[in-house]
Amino acid sequence: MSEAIGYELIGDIAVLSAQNPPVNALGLDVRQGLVDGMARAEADGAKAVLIYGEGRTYFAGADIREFGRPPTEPLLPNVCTRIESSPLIVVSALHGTALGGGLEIALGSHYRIAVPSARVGLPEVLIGVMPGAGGSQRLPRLIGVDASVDIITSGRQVGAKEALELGILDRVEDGAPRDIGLAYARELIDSGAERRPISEMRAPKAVDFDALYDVVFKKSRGMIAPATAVRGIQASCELPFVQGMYRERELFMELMASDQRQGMIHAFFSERAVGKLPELKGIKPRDLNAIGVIGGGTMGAGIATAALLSGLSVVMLEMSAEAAEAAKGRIEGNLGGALKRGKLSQAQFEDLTTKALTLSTNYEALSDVDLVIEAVFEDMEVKKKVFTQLDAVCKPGAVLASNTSYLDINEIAACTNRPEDVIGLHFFSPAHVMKLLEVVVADATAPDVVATGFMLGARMRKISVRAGVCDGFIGNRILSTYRTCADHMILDGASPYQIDKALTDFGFAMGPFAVADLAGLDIGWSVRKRKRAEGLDPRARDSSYADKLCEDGHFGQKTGKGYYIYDAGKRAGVPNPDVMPMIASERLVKGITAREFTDEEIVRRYMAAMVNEAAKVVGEGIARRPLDVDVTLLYGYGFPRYRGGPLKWADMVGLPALLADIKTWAEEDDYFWQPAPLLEQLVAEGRTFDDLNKEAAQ
Ligand code: T1G
Repeated sequence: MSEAIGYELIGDIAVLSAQNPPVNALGLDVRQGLVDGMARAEADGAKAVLIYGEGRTYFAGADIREFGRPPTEPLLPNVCTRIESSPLIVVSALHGTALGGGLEIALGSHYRIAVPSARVGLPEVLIGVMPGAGGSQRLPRLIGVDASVDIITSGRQVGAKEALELGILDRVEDGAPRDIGLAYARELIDSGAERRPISEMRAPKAVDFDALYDVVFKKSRGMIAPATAVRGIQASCELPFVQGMYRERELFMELMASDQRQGMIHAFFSERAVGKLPELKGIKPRDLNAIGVIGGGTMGAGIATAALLSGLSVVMLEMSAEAAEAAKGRIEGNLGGALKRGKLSQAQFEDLTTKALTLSTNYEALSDVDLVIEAVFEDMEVKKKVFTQLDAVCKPGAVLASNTSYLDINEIAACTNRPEDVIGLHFFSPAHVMKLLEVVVADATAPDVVATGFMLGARMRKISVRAGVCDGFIGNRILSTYRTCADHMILDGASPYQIDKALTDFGFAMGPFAVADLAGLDIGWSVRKRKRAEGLDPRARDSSYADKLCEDGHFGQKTGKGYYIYDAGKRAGVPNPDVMPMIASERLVKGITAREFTDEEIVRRYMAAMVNEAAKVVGEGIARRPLDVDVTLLYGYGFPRYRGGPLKWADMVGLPALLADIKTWAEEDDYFWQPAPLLEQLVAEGRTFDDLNKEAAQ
C-alpha cells in the first residue's frame, strides 16, 4: 500500500484516508493507493469502505502537475469505476474543497456526506479541460442536465448546503470527516442499505444540446472547454454509460492537447509562483494593523475600501473636512456594493464605516499607523511634499508607500530620511475590485518593507507582482508600447474600430481604444504631453490626432464621447464619426498614404510589440521572471487567460518567427522596432521564456 492512502479496518468498515498534502491531489500514488485499498477491503471481508482526506481537504482534483505528461495507470476514470463497482458499500466523507477528480471520486462512491464548510465543484474548465473521470456522465444522472451544465460549464464551487439541496450530497453533518463518515457507514450497514452506483441510474432527460452548445460557446468569450463539456453532458443523455465514458475521454483528451489548456495551467501556476521571491525567503514582514491613506479620490477611496475589507483600520487624510466626507461617501458607496451582494452584513458595514475608518485633515493623525499609502495628484513636487511631511510625523518603522503609476520611487524616497521605508504600491482602479498590485521596489527599499507590501496584497486578496523602478513599471510601460504600435497602425491605414475588433476577437475583453475611452482620454493626453515636454526622440512617430478629441473636451465614457459615442447608461458605444476625418487629416499632414491591414497583421504587430517590450522589462530586471509579466497582463490589462499571458503566447507561437517579424518591421521603423536583447539571446540559444521561469524556480 502506498503511504499516500492510509488503510485501517475498524470492525467491518475499511477506512481509506488520503495523506498527500497540501491538497490531496490525485497523483499516481494516491490513485494506486485507492485501487489497492479497495482490493484489500474486499479481501478483508469488510462490509463498507469509508474514503476521506487527512489535512485541509478531501481530494482537490487530479494532480495538474502531471498534465502534459503521458497518462499513467491507474487512470482516474478507472479508479472511480473500480470504487463504484465494488460489492461493498462505499462512503465518501468530504471536507475542504472536493474539486474535479476529487468530486468524481466521491461520485464513484455510493453515498456522500460532508461537513457544513465543505465545497464541491468541477472546475476543470477553469484550467482549459473538462471533467475527465466520469463527472460529465455521473453528475447529470444524479442531479439532471440543467444543474450539471451550470456547475460544469462555470467551474464554480458549490457550498455543502446547495450541494445537499441539489442531491450531490446525501448528508451534511458537523464533526470530523472521519467520524461522521464512520457513523454514516455504520448506519448504512445496520439498515441494510443497498449499494447505489450512479452509472446504473437512469440517463438524464435530454435538452436541445446544439442550441445549448451555441449559448455556452458565445458566453465563454473564446474559451473552448465549456462548450466542449456540453458535448460530454450530451453523451450522458444519449449513450449507454460505458460509451459515454469513452466519449468523455475523447473530448477530454482533445482539450488536454489544446493550447488553451497549456495557457490556463500556466496562468494557474504563475499566479501562485509570482509571490515566491528568493529575496523574501525568511524575511518577516513588519506589523500591519492600521494604515493611513492620503487622498480620498477614486483611487484612495478604493484602496481604503480594500484595506477595510481586509480587516485593517484606516485613517483617511484629506485636505478639508468636506473632501474627507466626500471620500467617506465614496468608501460607503464601494462597501455598499459588498452589502448588496451579501458579502457584508449591515452591522459589519456600520463597523467598518464608523469604527475602522476615521477621517482627518491633520498629518498628526498618521503618527501611529503602520503603513501609509498616498494617492494624491500625479505630480512629483506634490508627492515630495507629502513624503516630507510623512517623514516628520510617522513613527519609526512605518512603511511609506506611493500609489504612483509611473513616477520615480527612488526620487520620492530621496526626499525622506528613511528611504529604506519607502516603496511603491501601484493599485489598479477600481482598487477594491482589480486584483493586480505592483509592488515597486526602489534601490533603498528594505526587504522587510517589500515583504510587508506583499503581505498587504495577500490580506487584500490581491495578486502582487514585484516591479523595479522605471517609467510605467511593468504593466503601464508595456501598455505604452503596444498602444503606440496601435497608433502607428492607425497612422498607416487601420481604424481604431478594426483594431479593437481584431483584438477582442483575439480574446481581449476590450480593444485598446475602448479601454482608453473607459480609463479617460485625458490620461493618455497628459502622458503624450509629458513625453513631448521631456523631449521626444526625433525618430519617434508622435501621433496627435487624439489630442483634438481631448481639446474638444471628449475624454471618452466620462464625457459620453471619445473614440466611441456612449448613450446614457450604455457601456458599449458606437464609433464617433468625427474620429476618422481627424485621422485622415493627420495622415495628410504627415504625407502618409493609408494602406490595408488584415486583422491577422494587426494582432501580430500588436502582440509582437507587447512581447518585445516585455522581453526588455525582464531583461532589465524590472520584472523578475517572464511569468511576472504574464500575471501582470492577465490581472491588470484584460489579457485572455486561456492564452496564459503574452510571454506564454510568444513561446507557443515561436520566438524565432516573432523575432524575424520584428526585424522585418525594423527595416521600416528601426526606432520603434528595436529587438529586445533578451529575445535575441533566447532565439540564439534556442530557449523559451518558460525556460527562464523554470531556471528561476530552481
Ligand atoms: N494539482 C497539483 N497541485 C495543486 C492542485 C492540483 N490539483 N491544486 C492546488 N495545488 C497546489 C498549488 O499549486 C499550491 O502549490 C498548493 O497546492 C496550495 O494551493 C480528471 C482532470 C484546492 C481551492 O482545478 O483550486 O481533476 O504553490 O495555494 O488557496 O476531471 O488550489 O504551495 O507549491 O491554491 O487553499 C481539478 C485547483 C484539477 C483545483 C486550494 N482541480 N486548485 O486553494 O491553496 S483537474 C482543480 C485549487 C481534474 C479530472 C480533472 C486550489 C484549492 P504551492 P493554493 P488554496
